[in-house]
Amino acid sequence: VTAEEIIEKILAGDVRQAARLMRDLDDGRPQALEIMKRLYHSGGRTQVWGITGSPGVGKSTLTDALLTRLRQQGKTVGVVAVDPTSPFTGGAILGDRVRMQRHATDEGVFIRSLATRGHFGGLTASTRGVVTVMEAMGKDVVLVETVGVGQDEIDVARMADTTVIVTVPGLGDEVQAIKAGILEAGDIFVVNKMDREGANNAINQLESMLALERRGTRGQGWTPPVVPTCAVDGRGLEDLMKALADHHRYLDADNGRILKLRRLERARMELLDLIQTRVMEHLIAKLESMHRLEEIAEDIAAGKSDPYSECDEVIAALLPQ
Ligand SMILES: Nc1nc2c(ncn2[C@@H]2O[C@H](COP(=O)(O)OP(=O)(O)O)[C@@H](O)[C@H]2O)c(=O)[nH]1
Ligand SMILES: [Mg+2]
Repeated sequence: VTAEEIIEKILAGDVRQAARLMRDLDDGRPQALEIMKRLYHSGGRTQVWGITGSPGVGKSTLTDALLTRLRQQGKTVGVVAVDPTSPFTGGAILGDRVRMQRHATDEGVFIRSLATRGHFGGLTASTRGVVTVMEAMGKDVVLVETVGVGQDEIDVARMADTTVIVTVPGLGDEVQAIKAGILEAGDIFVVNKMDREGANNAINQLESMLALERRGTRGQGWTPPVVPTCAVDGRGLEDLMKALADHHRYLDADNGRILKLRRLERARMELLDLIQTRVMEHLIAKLESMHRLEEIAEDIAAGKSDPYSECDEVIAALLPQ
């Protein structure tokens, strides 16, 4: 199959070709990178929503509920689950898995999980790659579910047009969100499992923290709402859909000024991520081919050298000035 044929099929929404390209991308195949160059700007106006939060707060259940509502509106949807335990991809509790896999037979839905960081780049680059392919396929909305535990996941969340941060009552999660520095990355906050005790408390806490945080620059002209939901019975889901639509309008206002700023931030991150991965791979491959990596490590461990000096030397030797 030629690159042209693959591109044409993906633009027409071909699921098999898209899945193959995503695999090839993760395997670092040169042809996949060539195709990406040409697919990159072919996407239409896909909305990318990031759903992030600690494990177990209900991200997958919420994603499933949003997916169902979007399908009822006739929208085509892509789901990227950056979580090996996602019920979308076979992990987690059996009942949840069965429920989510009913989308597997729906042609308007394309689900992809990213459990590993492939060769393409860091988690951010891999996720972006998958999202780019889904955009090229013409999906109306792409939902990206990430476990909000580390910097990588925060970066993934930042890539979305709209980032939804999910917490639950009674876990002190609101405080953890601040610790992890994700509070300022959130456009919409969801207190899921509102059927549990302490929901009002969690909402109040979150709202007062957001009031303090609101001086940040990211959310100019936007007040992040706190939306209580019960993902298992659907309560609050209409409010969440409304908040998402409101945020989309906010991004789009004023000739899409805010959206452009976000895309600029995303472009910067994506480029740096790719360069970082490529340079690292290059240097490590070179060191390994010279059998230097082991030698240097042994010298350091034996007290003959230190990593700071060795780093200077490696950079000086392998990177042209
Ligand atoms: N009581 C209650 N349980 C929920 C709610 N939302 C999700 N769950 C359950 O919480 C568990 C974890 O949900 P999941 O969506 O896998 O969480 P994730 O790890 O954040 O993706 C599952 O057993 C869900 O059925 C909710 O609103 N209320
Ligand atoms: Mg999940």
